[in-house]
This record gives sequence, C-alpha cells and structure tokens, in this order.
Amino acid sequence: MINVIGLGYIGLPTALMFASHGVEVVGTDYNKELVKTLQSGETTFEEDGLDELFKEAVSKEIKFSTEYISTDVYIVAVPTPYDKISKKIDACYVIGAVENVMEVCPKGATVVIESTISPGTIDKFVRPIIEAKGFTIGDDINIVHAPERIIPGNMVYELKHNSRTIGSDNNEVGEKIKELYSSFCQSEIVVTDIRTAEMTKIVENTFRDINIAFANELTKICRLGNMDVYEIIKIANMHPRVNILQPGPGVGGHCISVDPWFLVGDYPGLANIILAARKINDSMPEFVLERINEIMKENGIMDVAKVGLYGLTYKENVDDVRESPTLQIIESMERHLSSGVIKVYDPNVKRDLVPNQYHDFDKFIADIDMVVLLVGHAQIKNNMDMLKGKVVFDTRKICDLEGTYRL
Ligand code: SAJ
Repeated sequence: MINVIGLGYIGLPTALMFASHGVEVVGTDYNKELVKTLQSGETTFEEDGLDELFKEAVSKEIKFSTEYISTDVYIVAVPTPYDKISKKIDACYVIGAVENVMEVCPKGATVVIESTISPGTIDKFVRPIIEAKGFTIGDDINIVHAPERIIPGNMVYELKHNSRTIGSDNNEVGEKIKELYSSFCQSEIVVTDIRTAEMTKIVENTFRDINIAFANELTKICRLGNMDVYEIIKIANMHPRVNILQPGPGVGGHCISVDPWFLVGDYPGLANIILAARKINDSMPEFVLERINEIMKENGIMDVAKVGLYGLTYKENVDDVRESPTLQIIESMERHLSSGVIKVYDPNVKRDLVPNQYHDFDKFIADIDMVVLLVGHAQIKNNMDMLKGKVVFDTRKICDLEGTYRL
C-alpha cells in the first residue's frame, strides 16, 4: 500500500494513477474540505481526463483521509514555495509532511519526495528529521527523490508517457521505486543519486524560464526596432538547432516562475543568466500595462472601464491562477490607483477572485471597447468572431482579426 501525502495538482493525479493501475492507495491531505470533496466523489480541479481517472481509481477503492497511514511507501507531493526575501526554498511543507510520516511509519519504509526541491534539500532538511527520530537512513528508512514532470493541461497523458528521474542513495531501493512507478509510467525511468535528481528537475524548469525570457526580451527589442518578433522567431526556429519559445504577458504557475529562484537564492553571484531571466519574465505584466496605455491612447479610449482583460489563469485551458500574469497586472493597476474599473473574464475561473469579474462572456464583450487577450483558452479561440469591432490587444498571438495589436 502507498500513502500519497498532499492531494493537490500533482499528488491527486499521481494517487489516482497508481490506484487505477492496481496499487492500493490512501491519499492524505490536511485540508478537511478537500478530503471531504474527494470522499463525496468529486474532483477538486479541472484537468483533461482527470474525472475519468478519478472514477477508475474510486472503482479500485482508493481512499482519502486527513490521517497519515502506517505503510511501507510514502509519496510526498506538497508545495515548495520560495522565500520572497532570501529566494531560497521554503521547505516547511516537506518538513511537516516528513515529520508526520515519521510518527506513523514502520521500519523499512521508503519516503519518496515528489515535490520539486533545490539541490541539497534532502540532505539539509529531510535526513535530519529521520535521524532525529532515531532511525538509520538506509537501514530503517529509505529516502528517494522522484520529481514529477507533468504539465498542467496534459497531466494524465504525461504521467503515463513522460520519462522520469528517480534519485536514491542506494540502487536497489531506486530500482524498487522504479518498479512501482512502472505500474503506470510507460516511458524510461532513470535511476540516479538524490542530488542529481534534485538538480535535474530545477534545471529543466530553469531552462524553460530562460528560453521564455529570451523570447520576451526579443519582443521588447523588436517593439523598439519596429520588427515582428513572431515572424522572426518562426523563421529562426526553422534552423535545425534553434528552438525559441513564445513571448507572453509573463510567466506564471507554481513551477517555472518559482524554481529558478532556488538557484539564485543558493548560488548568488553565480546564477546570473538565471536571475536576469527571472527579472525579464517578471517585468512582462508591467510591459503589458504600458502597451495597454499606448493602445488606449491611440484609439481614443479614455476610460479603463471600457477595457477588458480576457484570462485570469496562468496559462490556457487550466483553472490554476497561481502567480498568474493577469493577477499581477491587476495588482499593479491597483498600485497606480486605477483599480476596480478594468473588467475581467475567464471561462475557467468560476469563483470571484477580483473586482469587476464577469461570469458571462457575452455581457463582458458587450461592456467593453477594448479586449486584452492574456490567455489562449480554447473558449476564446472558438469565439474569435465575437471580438470583431473591438480593439484587440493580443499578448498570445491567437487572434488573426485585422488590426490586432501585439506585444
Ligand atoms: N509560457 C510562455 N511562453 C511559452 C511557454 C510558456 O510565456 O512559450 C508561459 C505560460 O503561459 C505560463 C508559464 O510560462 O505562464 C509556464 O507554463 P508552462 O506551460 O511552460 O509550464 P508549467 O509551469 O505549467 O509546467 C512546468 C513544466 N516544465 C517544463 O516544461 C520544463 C512541467 O513539465 C513541470 O512538471 C512543471 O513545470 C512543474 O511542476 O515543475
């Protein structure tokens, strides 16, 4: 039996995947409401294929609980934020989870950390907790780092088809956990040491952050130099060894906009490109605001109440708003005292998050003269015609209507 700790964006699909492939699973989360929802037969967020997977797992008798279970494998999938001042990892949730596991786990148990952690986190925070309990690591308790790699929006597919990394002190334990993940993972699983696994995960997300920052920097250069950044990236990417990502209104989510900071925090003075990339990506919401002002002026729109922001999530076709560029734009507007007037709509965000948030697309469109496309949800792609006659500022290159403004 395995006990999955943390039933959020990663823990839940992972627990469901194990269960639907015949592994006995108890999913644990300290959030009582969340556990109650799952116990009542409902999922807690929208994700392609998640509801079907949930049904399958329930039919295989997955259990949800607020309690930790005494068992031989724990999979910890809790958040790992960074400290806003030191930029270092804030491992408090991982520490809390491992402490709780230590209260109930029998000798011989393996604790797998799936949460993204900076290199050295297991040495610094996890080993001492286990040793303080009087356990000998390797004899009594094993530690494994098996970072997740799935992308929100395509999680269920990627759980099955992405390759994985398993970091372990001891090859035998690594192989045992590899076998467990092989119950659903059809791709290659590499077994390595813990520090390598920790660093590899951070490197993957940092690579993407830097690549997006490059696209965003090119956008600013091209705007000043009067060049079409999208055309340039398209042509450059035809080179067999060039693959530039797309510019956008900023980098959100709880991964790419967070993980590079761990390296900046731990290696100040060395992590220079990484820091510059973070700054460039973080500057994009402000850049979007400047463009909104320019475009409003150009079109004689005097009142920000006539402008609507489309999209609140951090990217397309998810309902996750963590670190969303749109929220940063709204926050920044509030600082400039023009708050409370700009209109906002997102088909995937049902709860009220910001002032002047619409839940009806037609009303939203009817009430504005200018729309800022911040997220390329399928909903808007299928309704582009509705934007005819509006001033359209498209930050994602999804709209082909004539006269569309771009970043
Ligand atoms: N973005 C751009 N331009 C692009 C691609 C993305 O501006 O060309 C923006 C998105 O709009 C979004 C942000 O970047 O705001 C991040 O989105 P994403 O789709 O690139 O990645 P995440 O954060 O949803 O998921 C990432 C993935 N990592 C990599 O692709 C290296 C995923 O595989 C990881 O599992 C996940 O982080 C994680 O949990 O670490």
